[in-house]
Amino acid sequence: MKKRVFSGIQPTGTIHIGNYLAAIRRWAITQAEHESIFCIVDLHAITVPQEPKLLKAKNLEMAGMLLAAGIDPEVSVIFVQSRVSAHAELAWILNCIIPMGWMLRMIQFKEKSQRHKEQASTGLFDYPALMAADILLYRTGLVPVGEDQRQHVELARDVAERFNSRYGPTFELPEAVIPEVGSRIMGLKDPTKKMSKTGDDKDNVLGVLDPPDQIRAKIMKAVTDPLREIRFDPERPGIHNLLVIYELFSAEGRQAIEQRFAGKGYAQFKAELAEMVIEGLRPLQARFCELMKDQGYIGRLLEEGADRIRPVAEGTLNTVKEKVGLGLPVLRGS
Ligand code: AQP
Repeated sequence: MKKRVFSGIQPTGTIHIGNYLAAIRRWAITQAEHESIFCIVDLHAITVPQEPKLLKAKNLEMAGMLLAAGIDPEVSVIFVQSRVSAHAELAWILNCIIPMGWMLRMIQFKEKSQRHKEQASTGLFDYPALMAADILLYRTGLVPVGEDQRQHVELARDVAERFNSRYGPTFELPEAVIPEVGSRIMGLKDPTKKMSKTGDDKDNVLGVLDPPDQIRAKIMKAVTDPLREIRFDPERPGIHNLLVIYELFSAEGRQAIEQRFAGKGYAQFKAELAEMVIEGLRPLQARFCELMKDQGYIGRLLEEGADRIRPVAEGTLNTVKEKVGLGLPVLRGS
């Protein structure tokens, strides 16, 4: 039986090759295998401060990127999270059944709250409950994400189990689908941390919309190590990360890549990698520029997507409210 697929992306910062390789590109490739729903999660984005006008523009830009990457609105649903209010409503109900202890274990909150210190919002803490709502509203079976989201999908599954055992079968139990290669693309300057849309150091992030010169410059400056051998070795995070990027853009096997660069220097490898990435991103960049000329079209697609999917979300939400006992009882009399 076809399962439902749901995944989301925040309309924040610079869309980078980690987002593209681990998420967006895979979504496009596998979209027809299942019933696919892709959401631009602006409610998640506001868990850290955002500039309001920029946030709206980013919703559109992100949709343009999903379409440019090949997500077909005839096959998949694309919509903006805040246009379907059931997400926020279900998140509240789930808040009331998720034990605090589960939330306190979330690694992403620990890391992000370190970055934002005393400015870290309650919303940032509650991010996983909203993500659980996103997933469970659509009775999702599969959630294709990068490694950083594994723990959140597991929490969504635990919440679904807890709800089902307390109130009877309601939610599908979702499963994270994480790629074997490239599930965690690391920063170019700090290959011990994941590449992130909202990091401070621009040279750490390879943006999918970066022009060729910038791609060359960033890759040439990427941190490697003093060894000379070009070999896949997770113990050498800099060169390993660059090789993984090469592997994903070239679709060549690891042995073939190692043979290709045997006896060659890092500079030559980096130069060839840069050209590979530039060529790999060229069609995507061209399609994106073309699509962004007609923002009205993208806006309409997003609204149609929200209109198509809202009844599904509201159907689940009404079932949940009924089970939890919200609202009025059956009324007698006139
Ligand atoms: N470095 C990465 N490697 C592989 N996959 C990644 N994803 C994110 N970073 C990497 C995956 O991309 C999808 C969208 O996630 P996101 O919108 O949360 O992107 P982000 O880069 O994590 O954005 P932010 O705003 O900068 O968030 P933080 O501060 O959390 O890093 C997801 O499937 C994610 O797994």
